[in-house]
Amino acid sequence: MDVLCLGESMIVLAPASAGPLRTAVDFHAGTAGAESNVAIALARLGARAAWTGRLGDDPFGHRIRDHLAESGVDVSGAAIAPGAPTGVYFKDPGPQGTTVHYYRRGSAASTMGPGHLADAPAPRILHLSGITPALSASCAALVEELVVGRALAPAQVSFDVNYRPALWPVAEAGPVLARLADAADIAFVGLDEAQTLWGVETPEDVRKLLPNTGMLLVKDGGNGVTAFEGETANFAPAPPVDVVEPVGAGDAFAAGFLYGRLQGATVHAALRLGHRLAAGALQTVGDLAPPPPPETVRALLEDQ
Ligand code: KDG
Repeated sequence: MDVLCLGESMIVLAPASAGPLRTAVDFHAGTAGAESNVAIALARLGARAAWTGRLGDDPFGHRIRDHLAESGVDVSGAAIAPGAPTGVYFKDPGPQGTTVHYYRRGSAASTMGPGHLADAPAPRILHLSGITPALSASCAALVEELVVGRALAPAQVSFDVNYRPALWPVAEAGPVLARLADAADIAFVGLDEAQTLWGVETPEDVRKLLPNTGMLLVKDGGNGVTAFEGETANFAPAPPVDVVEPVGAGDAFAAGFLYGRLQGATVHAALRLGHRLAAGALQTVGDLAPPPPPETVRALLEDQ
């Protein structure tokens, strides 16, 4: 397996027409979840991608598993477990942007814990995010075991900080997410979330705080991304885009970057593919856009 993604997948419901949740009558339903978004985007690029997590034995759980499988994601490790429901979240579009409302406390995913991957063969990359440790104490212990304890060695560990303020406060999340990101081989963090979590200002400040991350990617929105590897820093500007809806852009970026690295591309070329996929996600209402054609992907990765 190239990349195994672990996390919570949910059903997302968004008003089908303009207007707030409070008055919406018709809804658009889709599959959500940062890590499963990464798995889908990787599979669409042609990587061998798997998703593992726990889903409720309910129509939403089965629907998510079907959707991931149809997208080309290996779901043999996607457990359907009775006793707890699949998580759901709602998008509430408003003049200041979209607010999210989670219905995921006590979800099937929150019952995951240490040993969840005890029998799993090591993939080339294990991808996780900072959403999972916020779900429950047992999920936090699972992430600890995988990122710090390296339970799936020799897999490389990729970790997207993905701070979700609706799940836990900064005082709790800040130290946990810093420790996990610092222990990862590859870590993704938005400069804005780093500022919120750790009170830093610049990408260089983030590097000082996370000196041990093998490859640290600090994403500064529309400006671009700085990749720190050892003493080297590479900056790749983001292409200009008209943003329709930002949700999912970080996942698309992570998938593009990881795919590039799996293909042996340079850091610069992998950043370019990450930006290209993120631009697609930014220009669509859904979490992900279809990937660019294979010849475009090849061209983006071949250039130094
Ligand atoms: O990155 C997109 C995710 O935020 C979305 O799909 C929902 O996983 C999700 C979360 O926990 O916010």
